[in-house]
Amino acid sequence: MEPYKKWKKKRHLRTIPEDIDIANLATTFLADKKVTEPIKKAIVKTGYDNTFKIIVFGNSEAGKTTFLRKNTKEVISRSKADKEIGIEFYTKPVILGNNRYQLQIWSFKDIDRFHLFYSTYSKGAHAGLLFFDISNLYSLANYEAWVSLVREEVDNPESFPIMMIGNKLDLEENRQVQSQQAIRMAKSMDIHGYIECSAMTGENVEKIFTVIIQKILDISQLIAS
Ligand SMILES: Nc1nc2c(ncn2[C@@H]2O[C@H](COP(=O)(O)OP(=O)(O)OP(=O)(O)O)[C@@H](O)[C@H]2O)c(=O)[nH]1
Ligand SMILES: [Mg+2]
Repeated sequence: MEPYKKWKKKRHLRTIPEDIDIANLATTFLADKKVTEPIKKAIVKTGYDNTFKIIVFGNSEAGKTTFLRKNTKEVISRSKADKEIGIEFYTKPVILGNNRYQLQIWSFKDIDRFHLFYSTYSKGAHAGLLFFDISNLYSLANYEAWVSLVREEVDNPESFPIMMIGNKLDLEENRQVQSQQAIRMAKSMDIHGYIECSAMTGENVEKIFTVIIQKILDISQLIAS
Protein backbone atom coordinates (compact mmCIF):
# COMPACT_ATOMS: atom_id res chain seq x y z
CA MET A 1 0.00 0.00 0.00
CA GLU A 2 1.39 3.46 -0.81
CA PRO A 3 2.64 5.41 2.26
CA TYR A 4 0.06 8.22 2.20
CA LYS A 5 -2.86 5.76 2.25
CA LYS A 6 -1.13 3.72 4.93
CA TRP A 7 -0.55 6.88 6.99
CA LYS A 8 -4.21 7.91 6.67
CA LYS A 9 -5.17 4.60 8.23
CA LYS A 10 -2.70 4.94 11.07
CA ARG A 11 -2.52 8.69 11.68
CA HIS A 12 -4.29 8.39 15.04
CA LEU A 13 -1.09 6.81 16.38
CA ARG A 14 1.31 8.97 18.44
CA THR A 15 4.35 8.05 16.38
CA ILE A 16 4.74 7.39 12.71
CA PRO A 17 4.93 3.62 12.29
CA GLU A 18 8.31 2.31 11.16
CA ASP A 19 6.84 0.55 8.17
CA ILE A 20 5.88 3.89 6.57
CA ASP A 21 8.38 5.48 4.19
CA ILE A 22 8.47 9.05 5.52
CA ALA A 23 10.23 10.70 2.57
CA ASN A 24 7.73 9.14 0.22
CA LEU A 25 4.84 10.15 2.48
CA ALA A 26 5.91 13.79 2.51
CA THR A 27 6.30 13.78 -1.26
CA THR A 28 2.96 12.12 -1.83
CA PHE A 29 1.29 14.60 0.47
CA LEU A 30 2.60 17.44 -1.68
CA ALA A 31 1.55 15.62 -4.82
CA ASP A 32 -2.05 15.42 -3.61
CA LYS A 33 -3.97 17.93 -5.77
CA LYS A 34 -6.24 18.91 -2.90
CA VAL A 35 -3.09 20.10 -1.15
CA THR A 36 -1.04 21.45 -4.05
CA GLU A 37 -3.71 23.39 -5.93
CA PRO A 38 -4.53 25.84 -3.11
CA ILE A 39 -0.80 26.24 -2.42
CA LYS A 40 -0.06 26.96 -6.09
CA LYS A 41 -2.88 29.49 -6.24
CA ALA A 42 -1.73 31.19 -3.05
CA ILE A 43 1.88 31.56 -4.15
CA VAL A 44 1.36 34.47 -6.48
CA LYS A 45 4.65 36.01 -7.46
CA THR A 46 3.27 38.86 -9.57
CA GLY A 47 2.62 42.14 -7.78
CA TYR A 48 5.38 41.51 -5.24
CA ASP A 49 8.92 42.81 -5.22
CA ASN A 50 10.02 39.64 -3.46
CA THR A 51 8.69 36.49 -1.82
CA PHE A 52 10.20 34.85 1.24
CA LYS A 53 9.61 31.47 2.80
CA ILE A 54 9.28 31.45 6.58
CA ILE A 55 9.13 28.40 8.84
CA VAL A 56 7.33 28.52 12.18
CA PHE A 57 8.07 26.06 14.94
CA GLY A 58 7.84 25.58 18.71
CA ASN A 59 6.15 23.45 21.31
CA SER A 60 2.49 22.51 21.27
CA GLU A 61 0.12 25.17 22.71
CA ALA A 62 2.63 28.01 22.17
CA GLY A 63 0.05 29.68 19.92
CA LYS A 64 1.50 29.16 16.42
CA THR A 65 -1.84 28.30 14.79
CA THR A 66 -3.66 31.15 16.57
CA PHE A 67 -0.96 33.64 15.55
CA LEU A 68 -1.11 32.59 11.91
CA ARG A 69 -4.85 32.10 11.61
CA LYS A 70 -5.62 35.52 13.03
CA ASN A 71 -2.94 37.48 11.23
CA THR A 72 -2.30 35.83 7.86
CA LYS A 73 -4.21 34.11 5.08
CA GLU A 74 -4.84 30.45 5.75
CA VAL A 75 -4.19 28.16 2.79
CA ILE A 76 -3.63 24.70 4.23
CA SER A 77 -4.90 24.63 7.77
CA ARG A 78 -5.41 22.30 10.65
CA SER A 79 -8.71 21.20 9.15
CA LYS A 80 -6.78 19.50 6.38
CA ALA A 81 -3.09 19.13 6.91
CA ASP A 82 -2.52 19.72 10.58
CA LYS A 83 -4.50 16.66 11.60
CA GLU A 84 -2.90 14.51 8.99
CA ILE A 85 0.68 15.56 8.79
CA GLY A 86 1.31 18.34 11.31
CA ILE A 87 1.91 21.02 8.71
CA GLU A 88 0.03 24.23 7.96
CA PHE A 89 0.58 26.78 5.19
CA TYR A 90 -0.28 30.48 5.17
CA THR A 91 0.55 33.57 3.14
CA LYS A 92 1.00 37.16 4.26
CA PRO A 93 1.49 40.30 2.16
CA VAL A 94 3.72 42.86 3.87
CA ILE A 95 4.60 46.38 2.74
CA LEU A 96 7.99 47.59 3.92
CA GLY A 97 9.33 50.91 2.68
CA ASN A 98 8.41 51.15 -1.00
CA ASN A 99 8.35 47.39 -1.48
CA ARG A 100 5.67 44.72 -1.37
CA TYR A 101 6.63 41.30 -0.05
CA GLN A 102 4.79 38.03 0.13
CA LEU A 103 5.62 35.76 3.04
CA GLN A 104 4.95 32.07 2.44
CA ILE A 105 4.67 30.60 5.89
CA TRP A 106 4.96 26.91 6.81
CA SER A 107 4.18 25.93 10.37
CA PHE A 108 5.31 22.69 11.99
CA LYS A 109 4.13 21.00 15.12
CA ASP A 110 5.06 18.20 17.42
CA ILE A 111 8.80 17.62 17.40
CA ASP A 112 8.49 13.94 18.41
CA ARG A 113 5.94 12.88 15.92
CA PHE A 114 6.59 14.93 12.82
CA HIS A 115 10.24 15.93 12.79
CA LEU A 116 10.91 13.57 9.92
CA PHE A 117 8.90 15.81 7.62
CA TYR A 118 10.84 18.97 8.29
CA SER A 119 13.53 18.47 5.69
CA THR A 120 10.96 18.41 2.90
CA TYR A 121 9.20 21.54 4.11
CA SER A 122 12.24 23.53 5.25
CA LYS A 123 13.87 23.50 1.80
CA GLY A 124 14.58 26.99 0.52
CA ALA A 125 13.40 28.71 3.71
CA HIS A 126 14.71 32.25 4.31
CA ALA A 127 13.99 32.60 8.05
CA GLY A 128 12.38 30.93 11.05
CA LEU A 129 10.17 31.94 13.97
CA LEU A 130 10.53 29.95 17.20
CA PHE A 131 7.42 30.29 19.36
CA PHE A 132 6.96 29.83 23.09
CA ASP A 133 4.36 30.94 25.63
CA ILE A 134 5.59 33.52 28.20
CA SER A 135 2.99 32.22 30.69
CA ASN A 136 4.32 28.65 30.53
CA LEU A 137 7.94 27.87 31.35
CA TYR A 138 7.49 24.36 29.98
CA SER A 139 6.76 25.77 26.51
CA LEU A 140 10.51 26.51 26.27
CA ALA A 141 11.39 22.92 27.20
CA ASN A 142 13.07 21.74 24.03
CA TYR A 143 13.84 25.01 22.27
CA GLU A 144 17.47 23.96 21.79
CA ALA A 145 16.35 20.78 20.04
CA TRP A 146 14.07 22.81 17.79
CA VAL A 147 16.82 25.25 16.86
CA SER A 148 19.32 22.46 16.17
CA LEU A 149 16.79 20.58 14.09
CA VAL A 150 15.99 23.63 12.00
CA ARG A 151 19.67 24.44 11.51
CA GLU A 152 20.26 20.88 10.35
CA GLU A 153 17.59 21.21 7.70
CA VAL A 154 18.23 24.63 6.16
CA ASP A 155 20.74 25.34 3.41
CA ASN A 156 22.97 27.89 5.20
CA PRO A 157 22.51 27.56 8.97
CA GLU A 158 25.06 30.33 9.79
CA SER A 159 23.20 32.92 7.78
CA PHE A 160 19.68 31.69 8.53
CA PRO A 161 17.84 34.22 10.73
CA ILE A 162 15.79 32.74 13.55
CA MET A 163 13.69 34.98 15.78
CA MET A 164 12.38 33.86 19.13
CA ILE A 165 8.75 34.86 19.74
CA GLY A 166 7.40 35.08 23.31
CA ASN A 167 3.66 34.80 22.71
CA LYS A 168 0.61 35.45 24.98
CA LEU A 169 1.79 38.87 26.13
CA ASP A 170 -1.82 39.55 27.18
CA LEU A 171 -1.24 37.03 30.00
CA GLU A 172 1.40 39.30 31.58
CA GLU A 173 0.03 38.68 35.09
CA ASN A 174 0.70 34.93 34.64
CA ARG A 175 4.18 35.41 33.19
CA GLN A 176 6.58 32.53 33.98
CA VAL A 177 9.39 33.50 31.59
CA GLN A 178 11.03 36.89 32.16
CA SER A 179 12.08 38.85 29.06
CA GLN A 180 15.71 38.96 30.20
CA GLN A 181 15.73 35.19 30.66
CA ALA A 182 14.38 34.68 27.11
CA ILE A 183 16.92 37.15 25.70
CA ARG A 184 19.75 35.25 27.44
CA MET A 185 18.50 31.95 25.98
CA ALA A 186 18.20 33.51 22.52
CA LYS A 187 21.75 34.88 22.73
CA SER A 188 23.15 31.55 23.95
CA MET A 189 21.77 29.90 20.80
CA ASP A 190 22.88 32.74 18.47
CA ILE A 191 19.27 33.52 17.69
CA HIS A 192 18.87 36.78 15.75
CA GLY A 193 16.23 38.54 17.83
CA TYR A 194 13.51 38.35 20.45
CA ILE A 195 10.02 39.88 20.32
CA GLU A 196 7.06 39.40 22.64
CA CYS A 197 3.56 39.53 21.18
CA SER A 198 -0.02 38.51 21.67
CA ALA A 199 -1.55 36.43 18.91
CA MET A 200 -4.86 37.08 20.64
CA THR A 201 -4.82 40.91 20.77
CA GLY A 202 -2.48 41.46 17.80
CA GLU A 203 0.03 43.44 19.91
CA ASN A 204 3.44 43.52 18.15
CA VAL A 205 2.32 41.02 15.52
CA GLU A 206 2.88 43.20 12.44
CA LYS A 207 6.26 44.20 13.85
CA ILE A 208 7.34 40.54 13.75
CA PHE A 209 6.63 40.32 10.02
CA THR A 210 8.51 43.52 9.21
CA VAL A 211 11.48 42.69 11.46
CA ILE A 212 11.92 39.23 9.96
CA ILE A 213 11.87 40.67 6.42
CA GLN A 214 14.43 43.27 7.48
CA LYS A 215 16.68 40.51 8.89
CA ILE A 216 16.44 38.51 5.65
CA LEU A 217 17.32 41.63 3.63
CA ASP A 218 20.23 42.54 5.93
CA ILE A 219 21.70 39.06 5.68
CA SER A 220 21.30 38.85 1.90
CA GLN A 221 23.06 42.20 1.59
CA LEU A 222 25.92 40.96 3.77
CA ILE A 223 26.31 37.90 1.58
CA ALA A 224 26.14 39.92 -1.62
CA SER A 225 28.74 42.48 -0.50
N1 LIG B 1 -4.30 34.41 26.06
C1 LIG B 1 -3.77 33.98 24.91
N2 LIG B 1 -4.02 32.73 24.48
C2 LIG B 1 -3.47 32.33 23.31
C3 LIG B 1 -2.64 33.19 22.53
N3 LIG B 1 -2.24 32.49 21.44
C4 LIG B 1 -2.79 31.27 21.53
N4 LIG B 1 -3.54 31.16 22.65
C5 LIG B 1 -4.29 29.97 23.11
O1 LIG B 1 -3.35 28.94 23.37
C6 LIG B 1 -3.86 27.67 22.98
C7 LIG B 1 -2.94 26.99 22.01
O2 LIG B 1 -2.88 27.74 20.82
P1 LIG B 1 -2.55 27.08 19.39
O3 LIG B 1 -2.53 28.23 18.43
O4 LIG B 1 -3.44 25.94 19.10
O5 LIG B 1 -1.09 26.55 19.66
P2 LIG B 1 -0.09 25.79 18.64
O6 LIG B 1 1.27 26.35 18.88
O7 LIG B 1 -0.62 25.88 17.26
O8 LIG B 1 -0.14 24.30 19.17
P3 LIG B 1 0.11 22.93 18.31
O9 LIG B 1 -0.70 23.01 17.05
O10 LIG B 1 -0.37 21.84 19.23
O11 LIG B 1 1.58 22.84 18.06
C8 LIG B 1 -5.25 27.93 22.42
O12 LIG B 1 -6.21 27.70 23.43
C9 LIG B 1 -5.22 29.41 22.05
O13 LIG B 1 -6.48 30.02 22.12
C10 LIG B 1 -2.40 34.53 23.02
O14 LIG B 1 -1.69 35.35 22.43
N5 LIG B 1 -2.98 34.85 24.22
MG1 LIG C 1 -1.19 24.41 15.88
